[in-house]
Formats: sequence, structure tokens, C-alpha cells
Amino acid sequence: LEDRGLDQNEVQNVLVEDARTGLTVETLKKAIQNNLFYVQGKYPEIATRNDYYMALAYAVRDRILQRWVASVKQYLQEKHRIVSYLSAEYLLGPHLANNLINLGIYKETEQATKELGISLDWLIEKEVEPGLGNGGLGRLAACYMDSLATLEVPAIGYGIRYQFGIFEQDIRDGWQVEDTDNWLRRGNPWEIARRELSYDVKLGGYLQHYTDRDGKFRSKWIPELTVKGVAYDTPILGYKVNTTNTLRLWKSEAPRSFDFQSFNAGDYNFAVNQKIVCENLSKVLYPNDETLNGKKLRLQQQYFFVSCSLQDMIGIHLRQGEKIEDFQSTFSVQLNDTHPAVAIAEMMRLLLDEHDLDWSTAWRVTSRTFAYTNHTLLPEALEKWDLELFQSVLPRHLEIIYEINRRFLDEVTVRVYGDPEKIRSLSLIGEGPRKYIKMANLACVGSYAINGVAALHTELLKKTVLKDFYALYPEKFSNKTNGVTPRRWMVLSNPKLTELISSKIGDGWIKHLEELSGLEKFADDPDFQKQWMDVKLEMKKNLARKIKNRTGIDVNPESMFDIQVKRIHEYKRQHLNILHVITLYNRIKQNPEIDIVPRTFVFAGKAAPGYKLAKLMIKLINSVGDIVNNDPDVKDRLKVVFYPNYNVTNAQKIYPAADLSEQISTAGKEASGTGNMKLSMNGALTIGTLDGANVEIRECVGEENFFLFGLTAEEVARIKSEGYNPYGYYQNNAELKLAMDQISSGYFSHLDDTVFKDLVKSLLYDDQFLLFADYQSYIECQDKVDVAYRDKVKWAKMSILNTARMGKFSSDRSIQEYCEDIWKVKSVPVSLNGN
Ligand code: B1N
Repeated sequence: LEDRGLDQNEVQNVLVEDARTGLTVETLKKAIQNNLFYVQGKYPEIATRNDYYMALAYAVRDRILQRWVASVKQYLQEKHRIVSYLSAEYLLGPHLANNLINLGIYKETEQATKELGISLDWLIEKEVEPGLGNGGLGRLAACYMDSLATLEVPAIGYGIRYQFGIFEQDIRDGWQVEDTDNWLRRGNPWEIARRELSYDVKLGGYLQHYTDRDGKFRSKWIPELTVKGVAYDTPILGYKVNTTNTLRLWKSEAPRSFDFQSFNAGDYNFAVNQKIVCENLSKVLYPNDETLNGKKLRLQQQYFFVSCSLQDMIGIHLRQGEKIEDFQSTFSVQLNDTHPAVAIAEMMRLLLDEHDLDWSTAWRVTSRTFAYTNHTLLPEALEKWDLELFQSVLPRHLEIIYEINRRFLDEVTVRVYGDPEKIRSLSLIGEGPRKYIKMANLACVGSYAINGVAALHTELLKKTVLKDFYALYPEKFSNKTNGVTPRRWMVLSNPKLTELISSKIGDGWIKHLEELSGLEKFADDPDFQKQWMDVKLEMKKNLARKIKNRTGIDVNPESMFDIQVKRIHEYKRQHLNILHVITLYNRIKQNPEIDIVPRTFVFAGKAAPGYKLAKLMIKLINSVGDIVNNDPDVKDRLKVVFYPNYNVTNAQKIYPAADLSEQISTAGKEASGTGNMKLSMNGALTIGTLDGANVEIRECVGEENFFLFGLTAEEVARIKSEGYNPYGYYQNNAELKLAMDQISSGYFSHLDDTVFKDLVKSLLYDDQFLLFADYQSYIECQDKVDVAYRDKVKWAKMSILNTARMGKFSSDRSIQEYCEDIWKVKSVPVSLNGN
């Protein structure tokens, strides 16, 4: 840092908690009033709800900044290995309440706002959440950032500051319609733009080959375009610790040189156009969850954020006075799936072309830096880039990937005795009508560790998609079962349950979730059961109110809340759930006096805009709902609700109200799932298949507290290899046949027999997800749920035991495992010493 024009000894240090940043009700109140006046320029009588929200948000931010600055300072002054998490998605959810909880000033703030005549809830609900992710993968990144900070691990998250996050979903006439998510329109008080922190990123163009003065063969990349990435930092607070890590998201802009050059040449249109092209890179999140579309802009996005991030890390490393070839001692870089896997080629390029290392040194650094998490086995989600498209964006990287591949195949040919099938499967380049790059293979070759996200998933990875890599490098593989943060998913979203739990076992569980096991001894206590179920009922009443507001549907809070909330996908089988609804409906129609437990079926989730069948599943849910909800014979015993625009904000209201959690994916398809954990933590019982983390949840809660049904992953594989015949199941099952015939004949669609044709056809003739094969088992299991729910005492006990036994599924446990087994990092407590 340069001379600042003053004798530094004369400068006074700011106190840590002074009148500006103190945590008492009085200082908070004063801060809000000050911000209202000096930041928003308003006085109370004319201040809007947003003015108050902003005034409070800035008051909270001031308090975070002390800790944030101290954390950064400590990481830079002392030498600690830093975890760098690279993810194309972060599904953070609203910040305000979370930051109040992690700062430990929720109660004080509630009091301060109350004394100012406004309700804290009213302000919290004002926040537009940053929806910078699609689903589980993005939300996992957010939970992991929370746990890293809470465990006081130096970490930085890198990603993209999408101007438009995941689309907003509305339901019109039962169909999903999408609207853009303009989340930044009222400003974002939680980020700090670091205009001075920016990097150039090259795109497109061609290579010039030449021999340099030392006789070294070199490639010079002449790009077609250069874009600039600007850092936007968001603080990530740990729970009741000083540690505050950074989430650094890159925004793309046109470099300034552009305007000058083109304006000088008089080409105004070109300049304006290029500016738009550059800004487009971080414009919008691709809304596809587990499906590829191979679009050039997506590859450009991936490369853009990866390049900025690596340049940033190298800068940090070198500024510490370290040598470039020791990079891996400063950073351990985790790849959140293959979306950032181009980092392996980019690291090589930076080391070879910009830092002048030789290949073997560069490769040693690179292959000791990266670790790769795989999140899916679905073939349609495995990233492949058309080789020509890749070359048109990243010509130099293609050349580097060829060289990595050449050396890799040379080395392994001997080890696989030249087996051409194995070599084909290991190669980074796929051959076919068109050549393509296999990003998972690049990630496996370039990483020192590879992990799956649940025990079953990791086993399947080793046996299927990555089996040839597992044979080569068994020591690289491990399992890291996903987890979720109890701060957001219990303390924040379910304060009543939190209070009840803490009244019995203290509040240590919030940081040490295993301590929830202390609840087991109250599972049979009638008073505790009553309090437990009272909280559940209150949460169900809250949700019922929300449902009424949002959809107009009246639901009975005393009915069983049967909940399936997640992205809409064939493999997740929301349509299996709907077949159950139709089956119950038909039983009522055939015997109107039948004794069944009243149920409210709640569905929520977005379908990728281009995924026709998923959109049709939404329409089917709504169509069935229209008939069932309004049929007088049903007498309100069944209600079907599709809650629109599922996001973190809505999820926080839904999980606490669940009695039954639907986790019914085809076995072997859901890598882990994390909603399954959040629901169970909040006292829901699970009906589920042996898939993903369900397997481990069942092991933990006990098989008597879990409703299991369906084929196993092995049986699914066997049936598929023998040839699955859905039509046979349909013909032989009267209830299934009736339900399917109703859907296809238009019973739920005003006699229009065309609407659901594609869905019916897929289920009857070529369903990859074996709905009919699991139908009978599912229905029988649901009948057991019905019986179990009638025994209130037993249900309460099972609900308590579910929560009590969920300790393993804290993201703190997951992160602890990553730290010990993969990253080799330790916690670094941060002190606030008055600087
Ligand atoms: O990642 C979650 C898991 O809990 C889920 O089971 C898994 O389905 C999810 C391409 C994905 N896998 N792959 C994706 C997301 C966006 C995209 O563009 C793939 N999401 C998952 C966390 O481990």
C-alpha cells in the first residue's frame, strides 16, 4: 500500500464495538434511524417499507464489516491454507434474518424495530432473495459456505453474479409460466462492489505458433474478444463466531479500452454491440437442472468465472511472497460438479503461458490443487462440449486438453494392457458423428480427490460412470454425504421448534447437531409430545394461511400435510405421488363413506422451461387438484395444492409444516437429496425409496420410523436390462388402470383427451423411471402411513425421533469431513483486536 499522505502514527484506530457498531438495542435503534436519514434520505413519516428494510440491512452490514475485515486481515497476515469453492450456482436465500441469527442479535433487533414502531418480520419478508441457483446443488454450496464460516475455516466462494437468477414461476390455468427474476432492482445492501478488483478474460479467436528466443515452442492466443470481470463481495458470517468469509461473484463488463478504440475509429455501433456481448456473460442463470443444452454462452460463463477466480487466487498467493509453483500450499480448490472443470485447463494455461512454468511443473501444481465433487449419475447431466464449439471459444484450452489427454493415455495404455474399450472410456475426447470433450474425465484426471454426495451414490459412481477411473485411482475416491445448515433450516425457519428443543437440551445442538440425540429420552413423554405436536400444528396453520393467500385453496391444518417440494423431474416422480392422490379419490368415489385420514398434498417446484414433460406434470397436478378439491363427495378429505414459485423463502415456510416427506425417486437416480434432510430435521416422517441419502437417513432414524417402498437400485438395473414392460403392470392392476384411463380420457381436463397424451404415452410405453413397477408398493406403503397417522401418540414419538436422530446431516459434519480428508485445513479463530 502506498503512502497515504499522513503520518500513520497520528491515525486513530476505530474501536471494535463502538457507538456505530454496538450490538445493544439502543445502538441498533440509533443506527436504523441514522441510516434512514443519512442513507435513504427519509424521515419516519414518509419512509417506505423498503427504506426501513435498507436502513436495517445497512445497520446489520456495519456490524458484519468489523468481523469481515478482521477475518481477511488475519488470513493474509498469517499463512493459512484457504479453501476455494468454485460453483456456478449459489442458492443463498434471504440474508437479513440469517445474518441476525449468526450475529446473535435477532432478539435485540426485534426489540429495536418494535420500539421504532415496525415489525421485524415485516422487514424480513421484504427481502427479495438472490436465487442464483437451480436446486440442491446451488443450495448445497450455500450451506457449505455457512458451515465453513461457522467452523472458522478460511474459505472463499467464487461464482457468477447473475443479473437474473432462477426465473419466477407463476401458475396460470394450471400451467407454469416463467417471469424474469430481477432481484437487483431495489439494490443489494449485502454486497460490496470492488471496482478495483477486476481481471481480463479472453474469448474466441485463434492461435499463433512460434518458437521463442530459448527455442521453446509456444502458442500465442489472439482472442476475438476480451471481457472484464469485476468482483462483487458478499460477507458470509459464521454462527456466533467472528469468522466472516467472502463470497466473491463476478460480473462481466466491457473493458474500457473498447470504447476508446472503437469510438476513435468512429465505429459507435460496434462499440455498443461489443459492450452488450460482454455484459451478456453474467446476465442470466441457465434454468436447467440436470439437463444439458450445450449452449456456447454457458461455456463462456463457466470459463469467465473460472478464469477470474484463478487469476484472483494466483494474485493472492503471489502477494504473500510465495512462489507460483507452491500455489497448492495456499489454495485447495473444490469443483462443484464439472461446471467449473475447465479450471484445470485454465490453470495449466496460466502456469504455462503467463507464468512460464514447464509442463511437468505446471501439471504437478494443477493436479495437487483441484478436487472434484460429482453430483449426478444421470447421463443427460454429464457435461460434454462439442469439440468445434469448444475450440471456437477456447482454442488454447483445446490444445492443452489434447496434450493432457495424450500424456494421460500414454500413461494408462500400459496399465489397461491396451484395452481399446477402456481407453475409449477414459479418453477426455469422445468420438462419434462429432467429437466432444468429456468434462467429468477432465475433472477426474486433473484432481487429486473425487467424491460422491451420498454413500449409495459414491458406490454407484465407482461401479458405473467412473468405474474405469476408480480402477486406475482407487485412492482418489471417497464419499462425502451431503448435509444442510441447521441455522437456516431449523433456527431461522422454525423458531418455535428451536425454542422447544433448547428448553430441553440447551442450545449446543445448533453448532453440534449430534446433541439432538438428547431429545430421545423425551420421545415418550406425553407433555413433550403435546408441545411438539402443538408446534407442528401452529406451523401447519401458518402454511394454511399462506396457501389460502397464494392459491385461494382452503386446507385443514388438522389434516396430514403430505409434502413433495423439489424441482419437477421425471426421475423424482411427482406423477407417482399424483397417482396415489387419484387412487384415494377413486376409493372415495366408489365408497363415499370410506374411512381415510384427511390429507393435504402440497407440491411445489419449478420445471426447466424447455422440459415439456415436467411442465405437463405440473399441469396434471393442478388438473387433478381442480377436480379433487371441488368434488362434494370428497368432503374436504383430500386437498391438492401446487404452491407456486418454490424458492428458499417459500421452503422456509413449508418444511416446518410437513407431516410426511415424499422422497420417491427411482432408486439409483437421486444422487443424495437434501430436502429429505431438512424435512426430517423438522419432524416429518419420510416415505421413500432406497435412493441417495434416504438410505442413510433410514439407517439413522431406524427402519421403524421410516416408510420404505419400492425397488432397489440393483432391482431397477436388473429390470431395465431384462426389458421393462409398463403395459403389463397397467393391465394387471385395476386401481392403476383406472387412474391412467381417467388421465388419458380427459376426466381431469374437461374431457379433453389430448392434454396429457405425451405423459400417458411415456408412462405406458417407455418410462425410464419405472413408475408402474413401484406403484403397488407405493400405494401399500401409503396405506400404512394412513394407519400410522391415526395413532397420534405413536406418530408424535416417531416425529420426535426423526429430529433427534438427524445429527449426522448437518453440513458442519460434511464440511468437517472435507476439511480432514480432502482439503487438509484447520480452523483459524479470528480475533477482533481493535483494528
Ligand atoms: O445435487 C444435489 C443432490 O442432493 C441432488 O441429488 C442432485 O440431483 C443435485 C446441472 C445439476 N446434481 N446435478 C445437478 C444442477 C444444475 C445443472 O446445470 C446439474 N444438481 C444435482 C447436491 O449434491
